[in-house]
Amino acid sequence: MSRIVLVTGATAGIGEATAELFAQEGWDVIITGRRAERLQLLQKKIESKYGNRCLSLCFDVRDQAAVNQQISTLDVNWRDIDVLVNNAGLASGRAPIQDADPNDWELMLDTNVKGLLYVTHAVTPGMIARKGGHIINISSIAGKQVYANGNVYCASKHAVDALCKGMRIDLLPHGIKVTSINPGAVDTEFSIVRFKGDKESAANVYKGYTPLYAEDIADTIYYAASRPKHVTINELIVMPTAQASAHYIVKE
Ligand code: NDP
Ligand code: 8X3
Repeated sequence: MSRIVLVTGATAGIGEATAELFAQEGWDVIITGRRAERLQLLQKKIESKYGNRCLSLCFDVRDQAAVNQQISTLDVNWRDIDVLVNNAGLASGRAPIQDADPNDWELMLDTNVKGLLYVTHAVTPGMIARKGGHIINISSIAGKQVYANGNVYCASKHAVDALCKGMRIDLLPHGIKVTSINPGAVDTEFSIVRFKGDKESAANVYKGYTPLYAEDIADTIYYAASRPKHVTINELIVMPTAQASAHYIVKE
């Protein structure tokens, strides 16, 4: 029987590439996000291109009732989730703390921290009952270092980093692996979202060097998920070769 992966935030970027890679490798895939049309397109693509089962669930990770409802009502063919990829997340704005919009803080903390917790809380009881599973959290270099004007986004990813460590301890007796993946700059829709649709500012983030692509992180996630049962990748920091840290990127 195929293994089942649930990927949050599969309508774009890293999540979409991850869903496709797992499907290509023969997994059954549950894809989630808020944009129903994109979910349907990806579901059709996975089913026709790879011949795998794919289930799309449209919900906002910030809505705990919706998260619980969608995950607790999964039917017997889908409820045995082997791997959860907590990928849904975003940055909103890039401003000094004194100038930032508190609505952006709410959005980032509610999505990146509380959303990740809600999905984890809904999925782990099944893993515990089956005495195994794997949670892969997409954190960031921003969860390891803080950069100018990154304040609350960095704080949200530092929280994810701490949660990975906490989950790893709490879920240890249940045989559940916990991995954190910490990418540097990945050219996705991330910066378009961060700069609220300003495509020029977003494009500048990736100009003058070769950034990572969504497929590079999908590949890393799949590597972590495909280790033998007795091997856990606790965490990985994955950077573009042109980037040494959150602060240093060599641009042409
Ligand atoms: P994208 O903007 O391309 O994709 C983000 C995904 O998250 C989308 O599928 C979006 O789906 C989903 N999402 C956002 N908010 C919600 C929500 N409230 N409920 C459900 N889904 C949501 O960005 P990336 O692929 O780059 O980002 C994926 C993860 O990687 C994020 O956690 C990000 O912080 C992290 N990351 C990104 C890096 C980068 O440089 N790009 C580097 C390091 C980490 P929808 O809008 O349909 O809901
Ligand atoms: C996204 C990468 O460096 O813009 O998490 O924070 S960075």
